[in-house]
Amino acid sequence: MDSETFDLLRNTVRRFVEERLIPAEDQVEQDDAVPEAIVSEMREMGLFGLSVPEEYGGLGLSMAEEAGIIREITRASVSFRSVIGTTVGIGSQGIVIDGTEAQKREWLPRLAAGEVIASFALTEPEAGSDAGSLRTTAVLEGDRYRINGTKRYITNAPRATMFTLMARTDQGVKGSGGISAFIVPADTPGISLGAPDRKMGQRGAKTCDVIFDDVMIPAENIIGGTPGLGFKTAMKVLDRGRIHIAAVSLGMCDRLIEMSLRYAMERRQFGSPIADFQLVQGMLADCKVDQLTTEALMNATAARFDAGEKVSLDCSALKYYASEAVGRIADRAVQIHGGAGYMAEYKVERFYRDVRLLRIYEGTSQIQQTIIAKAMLRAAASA
Ligand code: COS
Repeated sequence: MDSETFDLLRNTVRRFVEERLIPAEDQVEQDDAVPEAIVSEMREMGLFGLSVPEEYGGLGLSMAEEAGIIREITRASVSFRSVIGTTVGIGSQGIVIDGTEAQKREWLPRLAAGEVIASFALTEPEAGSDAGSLRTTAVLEGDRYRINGTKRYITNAPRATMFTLMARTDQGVKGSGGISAFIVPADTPGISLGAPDRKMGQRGAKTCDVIFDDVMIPAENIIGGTPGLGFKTAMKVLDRGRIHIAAVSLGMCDRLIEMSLRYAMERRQFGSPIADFQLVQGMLADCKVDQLTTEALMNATAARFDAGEKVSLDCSALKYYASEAVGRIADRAVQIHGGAGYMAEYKVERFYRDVRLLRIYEGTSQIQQTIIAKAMLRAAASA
């Protein structure tokens, strides 16, 4: 996208965040739901199609541009991002990255329009960090696969009309090599949803179990058409998803710093605004350093990703750093707000709960550490 058009888009999103999303945050928290009117507006703005290439009806943003827009959106409650998050990110990108031309033509235009909502179904009750050990089975019968298994904590499952589902097509292979990624329409007979999960935060973002009971799916729905490559597709999707989550972290950093600065300048103790006190200034400065460092890492990683370089290590380093940084910033924001920071009406307590998930989903901090270290060791061994 040329820079003028992109600036126009970013300004439109910024206005939408200020005028529509931030004022609706308390309602989302109270109702544990994003109002349908806002979902419709997001659809009309084309936000579901950020990452779908233009030739398939999307906006075709680069990773750096997508991150810029997601950063704007997540200045408001992260639950708004969740509405579009899986369709823009992990739910659709398997098709964008590895799908056949027919799969792209069938699904991407509807995903871009927000007519199809995508969810990414990888995690299971017994397979979280060890994604390669998943047990959901897909057994070939003629030209269809029979799918059985349970997926857990699936974001947007209650809204989803399509799942990118990882299942084991080769029962003889226990690890990642026997896994395939399927496109599964959510209205296929045999699919049911568990009760909505009751979460620590991110109220309004919906997750639940998805149960597959003798679900019959055409073999042609394997992403890319070749069985056994689904784990690699999932890993490529997650590399990209980790840049997206860093952008989420950065948007939340921005808002927490804005709130902390405003409060520190208004709140008076000992006869002065608390912003005059050097111990408070120390916390504000540390927030800024975390924000600037995340931003620099984000810009560098997204640029290299867009240039087509192999950046798995960098994606993990970025996601690890960004999600830990926003955790530190949320903690300081509560501290700067003092007693008010613990009270719901000041909103920082909600951010404090909401950011906690960033260090867990799309790969825990510990998984990112192991990905980084393994890549370092591999490089050192082959040097
Ligand atoms: N891109 C492309 N291919 C990749 C890849 C990547 N980023 N990462 C791994 N692969 C490939 C490997 O090259 C290997 O291929 P070969 O068998 O041809 O050599 C294969 O995938 C298996 O890789 P590996 O041996 O590293 O897999 P492990 O089972 O050891 O697991 C981790 C790797 C732990 C990194 C993976 O399971 C993971 O990311 N877990 C976290 C999952 C997660 O983020 N869950 C969140 C839920 S989704 S919101």
